Amino acid sequence: MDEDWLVFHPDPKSPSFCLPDGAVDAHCHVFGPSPQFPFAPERKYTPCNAGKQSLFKLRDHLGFSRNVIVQATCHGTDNRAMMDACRSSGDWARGVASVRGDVSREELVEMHHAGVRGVRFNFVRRLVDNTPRAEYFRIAQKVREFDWSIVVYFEVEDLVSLDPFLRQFTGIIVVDHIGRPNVANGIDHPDFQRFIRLMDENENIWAKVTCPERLTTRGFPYDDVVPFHKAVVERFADRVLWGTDWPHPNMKSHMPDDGALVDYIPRIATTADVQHQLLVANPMRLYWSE
Ligand code: 0GY
Repeated sequence: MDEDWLVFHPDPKSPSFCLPDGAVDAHCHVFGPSPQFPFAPERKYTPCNAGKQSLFKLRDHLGFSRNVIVQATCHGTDNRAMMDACRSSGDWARGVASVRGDVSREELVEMHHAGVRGVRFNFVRRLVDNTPRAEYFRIAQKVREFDWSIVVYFEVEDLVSLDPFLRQFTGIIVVDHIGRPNVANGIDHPDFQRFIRLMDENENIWAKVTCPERLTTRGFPYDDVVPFHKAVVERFADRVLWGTDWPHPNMKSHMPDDGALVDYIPRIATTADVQHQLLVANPMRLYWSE
């Protein structure tokens, strides 16, 4: 692994917040293990191994029932580790894949059978090489038959250029980490308000209210991120998702305690009804509808 790589928390606390029955960790990854599932040659970082057994152990420890495993860029478009984890979960995990424009229908069918229900478009320059927009349209067209959603990952400064692009998709688009706002700017800043407007004007756009540990500028307990997540949850309760982001790739400041991350949830989803939407109803509708 990279010299400065921070390994996931070895012994997360038991959360004080009791997750509702059937809760879904809707954003997490698996890394390798690399002897079985080598990392991609084009990767921008080399992580520690963090395989399915560790993920499922964490799921049980925190009180989740299900996982949505999002393909991490260190595996490129080789989705085998993610698909293997989905297959061995016994239908308790779904996947979000990364594919190229020339992906075949047979490959998509195989992924669908393994549990894949979405593709990820990644625009974060430190993580991936540029992909032409035309290729994304090609992928979106190919996965429409399977009724998959699209997960997009970008950083706040790219929303101006991405905004018209995202509005062209008619299927469900899920934005990672509420579009990574700069929380030091406050929630009234035009960048964050542009994101709220995008969701306001496009009912097919969902958001993951995730990664306070990444968005914070002040550190744990992430007080500076709460108003951002809370604003999104309150306004769009029927199209938000939550996840741990385990094993927390590329964290530089600190490694979060996953139990403490679960305890963050009631600060942004303050009633039992909204917690149920965020953690159960919404992810089940999106990823387990058949
Ligand atoms: C995340 C965030 C990051 C990385 C990836 O696929 C990835 O490599 O998603 C990041 O470095 O910000 O969502 O896990």
